[in-house]
This record gives sequence, structure tokens and C-alpha cells, in this order.
Amino acid sequence: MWLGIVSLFPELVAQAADSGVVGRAVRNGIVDLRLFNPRSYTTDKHQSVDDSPYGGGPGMLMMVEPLLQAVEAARECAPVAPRVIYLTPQGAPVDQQRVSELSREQSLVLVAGRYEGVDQRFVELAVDEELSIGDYVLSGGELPALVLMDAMVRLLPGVLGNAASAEEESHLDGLLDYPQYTRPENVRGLPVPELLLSGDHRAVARWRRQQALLHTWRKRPDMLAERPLDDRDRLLLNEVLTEVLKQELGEAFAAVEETEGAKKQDH
Ligand code: 9WO
Repeated sequence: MWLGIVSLFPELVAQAADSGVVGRAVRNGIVDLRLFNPRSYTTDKHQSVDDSPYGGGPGMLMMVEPLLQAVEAARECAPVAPRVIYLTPQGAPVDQQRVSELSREQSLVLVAGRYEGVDQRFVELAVDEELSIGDYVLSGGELPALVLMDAMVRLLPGVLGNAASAEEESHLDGLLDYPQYTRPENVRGLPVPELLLSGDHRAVARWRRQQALLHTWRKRPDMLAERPLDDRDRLLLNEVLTEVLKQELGEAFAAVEETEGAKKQDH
């Protein structure tokens, strides 16, 4: 994948892209990462990249011309015409589905803004798609660009091991992770769920599926709403919910009895 990043802080991007899974992918040539600094395309002697907004208001905007020329330089460098993405809180939310689609692009340009944003005409002239990684405002688009790059790169062929990518396909199908444990068996009185020590791989797989369903139902019911369960999953979820809710109802009743008992003693 050819990846151009347009940023006023190329060294920030370069440093972050140097470690871990992404760093290895860049060194192996799986990702061809190129940085384009709008400041290199300024024409005045102060190398200005920002200017105040028409109509007044706080702060500064990125000037159109340096941005356009940085994107143009990226286009000329790319092996095939790249899709141009601007990272902004106004963009469409990124999810794993979109990440997966983008990871199949041959070349992409990610534009990281600074200040209070960019002149709208830059968006109209050069941007194919506006994306957001979440509903919050940062001081620049570099971290969102890095987030998007990280999420895409780990999906590229040859980046994770074969085992890991097979795992990815089977277990990231729209559910949250099941809880995971490593040694030791007991941590401050908390044991590892017994079934995981049994060596019964089928039982372990069933338990993990059930836990993933349970955790998704509890923490992200919206994810289940847009992803109807098949018969097996519905049975697994019903079973674990019956178990867990029965136990929690029991605990709740026990707590009520305890407070009622304490009240009687008071009187
Ligand atoms: C700051 C600001 C201050 C006063 C009035 C309006 C304002 N808008 C902004 C603003 O949106 N600044 C952005 C900072 C401009 C583009 C780069 N910046 C950015 C990108 N912050 N957060 C993101 C971002 C991108 C993708 N997903 C989540 C957040």
C-alpha cells in the first residue's frame, strides 16, 4: 500500500509510524509511507501556512494553496491515483468495515489539518472523503491519521502472521472480545475461569463465544441490534443470560434481605 500523509508535523507522523507492527510493515516495504509538508509549498518569505478566517472569529485556518500543492505532490508521487481523505470531527465515523475496505486501496492520501481547520474550498477541490475517528476535537488530524493507518496496516497481507489473521477473521465478526487470561492461575484471590484449564478445546471455544455474546449484549447492545444472531448464537446467549441473570437476581435478593434484617435489628 502506498500511503501519503499531508501534515505540518511530518516528524511526529514519522516517529509514530516507526514502532511496532506499523514500523515493521514500513521497513518490510509492505507500506510505502511518504510525508508531505504544506510548508514546503509556500511562496512568501515567512513560509505562511495559516491565515485568519473571513467573517472573523477565533483562531486561524490553513491556507488553500500550500495544502493543494502538497496533495498535488502526493498525487504525482503515488503509483496510481490515490483517494484523498481528510480527517475531521465533521467526517463520517470510521468503523472496522470502512477500515477493511480502505485497506484494500492501492494508494491513499491522508490529510491532517491543524489550527481551527481548513478553507472549505480545499475540501471541495481536493478531498474525496471526510472521516472521523470519534466525536471529540483534537489539536490536529495527525493522531487520527495514525489511528487510521494503524488499523489499516495490520489488515494488510503479510503484516500479521497467518495464524493471527485467521483468528482475526473468525473472531472479529462484529462482537466484542471474550475475556482473556494468562499466568498466574490466581491473582489477588481472583482465579482463572476453571473451564479454561480443562484442555477441552471445544468447550473453551463455546465458552469464549458465549462470553463475547454476553459482553456485547451488556456493553454494546447497539452492535447486536445491527447484526442479527444466527440460531446457535441466540441459544448460546440465552443460555449464558439465564445463568448470569439468575445469579445476579439471587445476589440482589440476598442484599435486600440483608438490609431488611439490619432494619429489624435497629427497631
Ligand atoms: C477548532 C475550533 C476552535 C474554535 C472554533 C471552531 C473550531 N473547530 C476546530 C477544529 O475542528 N479543529 C480541527 C483540529 C481542525 C482539523 C484538525 N483538527 C482536528 C481533527 N481535531 N480533531 C480532529 C479529528 C479528526 C478525526 N476524528 C476525530 C477528530
